[in-house]
Amino acid sequence: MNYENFINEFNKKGYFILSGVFESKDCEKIISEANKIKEKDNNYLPLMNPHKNSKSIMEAMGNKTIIRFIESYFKNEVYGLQTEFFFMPPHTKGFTPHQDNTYVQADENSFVSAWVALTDVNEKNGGLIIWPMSHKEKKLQTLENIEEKSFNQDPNARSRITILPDSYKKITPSIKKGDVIMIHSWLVHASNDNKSKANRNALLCTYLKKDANFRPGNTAKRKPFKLISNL
Ligand SMILES: O=C(O)CCC(=O)C(=O)O
Repeated sequence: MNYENFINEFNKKGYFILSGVFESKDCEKIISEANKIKEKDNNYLPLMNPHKNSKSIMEAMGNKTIIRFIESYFKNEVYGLQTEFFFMPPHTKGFTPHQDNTYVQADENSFVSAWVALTDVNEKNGGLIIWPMSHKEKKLQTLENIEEKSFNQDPNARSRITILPDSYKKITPSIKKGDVIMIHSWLVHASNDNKSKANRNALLCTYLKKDANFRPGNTAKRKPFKLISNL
């Protein structure tokens, strides 16, 4: 694989789709481990940092294709920062537009997210919404989003809305189970509501460049950790 070309495209558009990174059986294993970690049968709130309780999720985070991509981007060693697993059952509302680095406040080009589709995803079942090239704006303003509490969703998923210039047009890539969307730290993205009849499972993994500055956060208590390499 020519990672140099991938990174050029990533720097231009603010995202890059790595196809077929995980096999179907790997996705099933991650979903089954997440179901074991979940506390109650009817609680489908996303799981924070499931890699701490699951070897398969920790190994997925160190996937060689993802790590090679990020090493080519950082030109340095890659550390893990956080993971989040989404069950997203039918009727779950999606995330409002946001930039991941609003919260993490990492140095430029030192933080990146990998969003792993564990089912086929599209506009109807909660696929990611992306505003290509919006990462070039760097930090954008946000507004409070006042609405009724949504169910089965991260409590911060809909609390604010990032305001971006009208010139950016949104897209929802339809991707396959096992594909991964690499997301620039300043790319504005959101997700569609799940209007299908099945869960939309996904795993978000975030990564930090060695020795980069970032905000640990009082609640998130982010702490970079060494990845289990399967290179
Ligand atoms: O999985 C989703 O619905 C969106 C997740 C996301 O955008 C995020 O955690 O930054």
